[in-house]
Amino acid sequence: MTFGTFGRGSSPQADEMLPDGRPRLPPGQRLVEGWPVLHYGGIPQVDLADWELRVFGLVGEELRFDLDQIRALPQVKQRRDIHCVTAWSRYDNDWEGISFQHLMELSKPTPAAKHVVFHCYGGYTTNVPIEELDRDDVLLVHTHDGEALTAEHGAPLRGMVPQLYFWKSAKWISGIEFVTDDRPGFWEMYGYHMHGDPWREERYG
Ligand SMILES: Nc1nc2c(c(=O)[nH]1)N[C@H]1C(S)=C(S)[C@@H](COP(=O)(O)O)O[C@H]1N2
Ligand SMILES: [Mo]
Repeated sequence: MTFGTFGRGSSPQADEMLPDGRPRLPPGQRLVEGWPVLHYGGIPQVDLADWELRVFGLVGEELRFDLDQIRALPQVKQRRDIHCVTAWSRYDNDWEGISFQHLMELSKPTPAAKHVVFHCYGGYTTNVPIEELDRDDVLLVHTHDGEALTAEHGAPLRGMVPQLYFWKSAKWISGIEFVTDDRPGFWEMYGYHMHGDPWREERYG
């Protein structure tokens, strides 16, 4: 929805609303066209033959997947916006991968599981409440805008949690750990927010 602000100094996109009435662009964000690369440290080198994703912790079934097994799971697509805590947002990213809910159906987290720690090749971690992941648009993705993810953007597989700041979307994912108590990940230990909702500007604290 726009309100005829053309020529009055605010771009039409800035007025766009989500179906629930929130602005599409969260407070303090600005729109970019390209796709910035942001991470701490180097790009981890992983031999794809040795690559695996482990699902563990408070689960009924501990799981391990190699890349062929990931490809054999149902593949789903979602078009979603990115909101980075450093204030850039990128609209309409076409993601393809596997659904987090499907991984939960397979691994059966126990009732005690309340939070998830994403583990990555290279050592990065980030924490997300399980209720934020139990949505059909949370994916583990290998494809962006129709192209295989590049190494710098997290290949072969990264998290994609669109409703939270993008540091919660772990690149080079190696493990998903279900835990009871929330546990700060890499940036959270440096003061980033434990939850990270862009519309509440949960950047730090
Ligand atoms: N493994 C890993 N994942 C990570 C990071 C990182 O340093 N290491 N940085 C996070 C941050 S702060 C952001 S903004 C996004 C950036 O993703 P992009 O480089 O694909 O834009 O990745 C997130 N995932
Ligand atoms: Mo970030």
